[in-house]
Amino acid sequence: IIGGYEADPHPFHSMLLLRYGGGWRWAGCGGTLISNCHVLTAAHCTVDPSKPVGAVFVNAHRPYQDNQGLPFHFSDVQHVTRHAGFNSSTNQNDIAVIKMTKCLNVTELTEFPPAIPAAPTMQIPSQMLADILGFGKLSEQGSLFFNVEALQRAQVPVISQQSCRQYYGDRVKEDMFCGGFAEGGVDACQGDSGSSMTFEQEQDGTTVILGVISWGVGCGRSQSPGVYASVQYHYDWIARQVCTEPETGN
Ligand code: 4AZ
Repeated sequence: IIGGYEADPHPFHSMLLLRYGGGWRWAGCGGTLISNCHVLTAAHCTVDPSKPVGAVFVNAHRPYQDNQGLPFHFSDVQHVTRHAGFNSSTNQNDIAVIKMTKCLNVTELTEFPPAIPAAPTMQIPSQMLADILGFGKLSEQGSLFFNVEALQRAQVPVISQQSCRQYYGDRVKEDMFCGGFAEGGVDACQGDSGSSMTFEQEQDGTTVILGVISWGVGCGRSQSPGVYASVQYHYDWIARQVCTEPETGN
């Protein structure tokens, strides 16, 4: 995350996805808890056969420092369902759902409440400020290794798909939208992919997921906002992944 700050210890449903062989110092991608058994991430986080998604760390905050004493949930990966329409050259359908081997129990669910995918009917005011979270690079030139000790958080305005085409033309497909300031400065970056853009609902404090961090040109550059896979667009697909499997728990 560029232009952010250390997230305050609070269950932001963020996590590291461990990649086998890389160890914990390799913050490969993020993800978001969407049920007691499922994590939403980016499809492009799941395609490299040399870096299979190995494990999930729920409520990661400072994962390399005993998570600062904060509670967490750790699980191996039972199954990864990548969107069949994922296109690695256009980044279309850049979403995937991970089924955890060890699901959260009822107590853990109250500790780490899953985030709620934004329904297609939800009206998102243009320019609404939303949260982005992640363990990725702190600057475009920065290193992915060893540098990001703590979960970072930042706020960016939502940019509609239509108005984002002023920056990227038809590279912004129908399942994408953007986030950022025209002048840049606040953005997601490499290593943040798979983590989400969310906002907190005033009525009940629940966290709604709007987008999955997907791509962009550089990080934090002017006229180059971050691009997100739209959770509203993919709502039915996501719901199907969560519902089609029996949730057997632990
Ligand atoms: C990446 O490489 C990436 N500035 C993710 C987000 C952005 C750029 C790159 C957005 O995964």
